[in-house]
Amino acid sequence: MFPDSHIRNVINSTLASTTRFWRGTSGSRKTRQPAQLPVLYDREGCPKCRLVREALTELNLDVMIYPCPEGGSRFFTPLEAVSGNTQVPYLVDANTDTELGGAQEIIEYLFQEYRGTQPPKEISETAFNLVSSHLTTWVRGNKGTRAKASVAPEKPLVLYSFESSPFSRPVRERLCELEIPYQLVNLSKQQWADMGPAVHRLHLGKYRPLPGSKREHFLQQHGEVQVPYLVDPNHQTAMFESARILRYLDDYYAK
Ligand SMILES: N[C@@H](CCC(=O)N[C@@H](CS)C(=O)NCC(=O)O)C(=O)O
Repeated sequence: MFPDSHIRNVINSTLASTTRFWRGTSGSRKTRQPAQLPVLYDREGCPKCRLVREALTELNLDVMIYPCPEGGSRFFTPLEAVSGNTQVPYLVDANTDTELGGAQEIIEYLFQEYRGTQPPKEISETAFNLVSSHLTTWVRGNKGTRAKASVAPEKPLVLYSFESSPFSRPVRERLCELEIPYQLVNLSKQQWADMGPAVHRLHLGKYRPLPGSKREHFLQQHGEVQVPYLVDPNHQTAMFESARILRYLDDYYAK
């Protein structure tokens, strides 16, 4: 069973998703994933970075996350080398030789490049969205903002998630605090049948993801679709369950 503190954490994370109106839940039915993973220098608790990650879920796009928490050291040197400063969010897309800072610039680039449209207002850097994203960070007590002492993994981890997922957020926060790079695989919700928690989907009957989707592939591999799901190639291990993942990250990577 989950400890009480984890249940409180997930309830608080659910409230945090509500303060962002559950943006970063559903995403494109068709995705164009480029050959190379775009890299996002990111801070989980940063209100502007959150808007970019919501856009990534909306586009159902996977990226490599290089976490840059305040007080951290691991990715600030490479960030400074590409951007000339230490501001996040910052995107490097080797597929198009693009390097960009600023949430709105990044969001517009991603929509133009990977969907061929302008971003919708709800996913843009408007004053309203910034205020509500600040509120989300506040509700979370600034988790996922400051670095904690950690051991660097040799290879990046892989996290299956979607931005608003209340169970996945605490895992992303810990990955950020521990400065662990990871491939973020967005399993955005693409249809009504995908909605709800894994064990009580809102759709009745057998769960069938969209044919040809990442979700269908995940179901074929694991027999269920549930996030967060963490893969650690450094210890040849993979696991479901947010509480277990948090314990695992602390055991192996926190100093
Ligand atoms: N007990 C699990 C619950 C995970 C869970 O229900 N996750 C939701 C998303 S927040 C999910 O996978 N829903 C099904 C889906 O997205 O298809 C945990 O703590 O990780």
